[in-house]
Amino acid sequence: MMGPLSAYQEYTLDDMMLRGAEFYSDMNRRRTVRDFSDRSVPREIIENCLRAAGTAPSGANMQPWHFVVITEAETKKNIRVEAEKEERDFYDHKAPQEWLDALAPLGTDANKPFLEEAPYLIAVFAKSYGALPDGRRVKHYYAQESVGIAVGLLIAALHHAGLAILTHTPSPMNFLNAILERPKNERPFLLLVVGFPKPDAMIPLIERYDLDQYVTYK
Ligand code: IYR
Repeated sequence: MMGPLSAYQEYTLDDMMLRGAEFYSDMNRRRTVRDFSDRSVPREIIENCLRAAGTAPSGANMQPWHFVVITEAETKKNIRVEAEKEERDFYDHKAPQEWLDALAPLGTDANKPFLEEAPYLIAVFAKSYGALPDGRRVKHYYAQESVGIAVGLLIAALHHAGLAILTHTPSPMNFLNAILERPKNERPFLLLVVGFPKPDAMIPLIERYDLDQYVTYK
């Protein structure tokens, strides 16, 4: 079924320039945060950001994502315990020196207190296939790409709302299925830590590439 594109909005070229420049400038203020305050955030704010994430384009419109919004102290603690186990293994045994060298400027280690301190953890799952009520499988296309786009929109929306975010990927993350009771067609994609930064939050001094370092024209 087809219908008219009634929601499309055209702007004057001047407005397009301004909107583009302002959006970039706002996004360029976003920094990954690891020092989170325990200040609470109303759920409505998070919900609209999740609605924005759910507008992402997806393969054959299968919308192959699931988000678990975690506020329970007990659940956060369980996630922290399991994540820190994986991280200790990563930092002490698994990570090659080259990887540790690449991470050194970020100052990260196996301790992840933010998993308990931040008001929200959002676990993102990619559904490798869908399940009909009668148990039959529905094929999903480009699930990883679709969920990646949805997470990009979610991060932009959370930042736009004034929240700080960390994308966290303990590896492997299968423990998230067990703790959050998600079915096996859902693969953990990443864990977002969301909240206010601590007033004295510190960030690594890093630089972003200029356009000419990552864009070519033909
Ligand atoms: N998962 C580990 C290591 C880590 C890996 C990458 I790639 C980063 O950009 C940051 C950290 C951790 O969270 O410490």
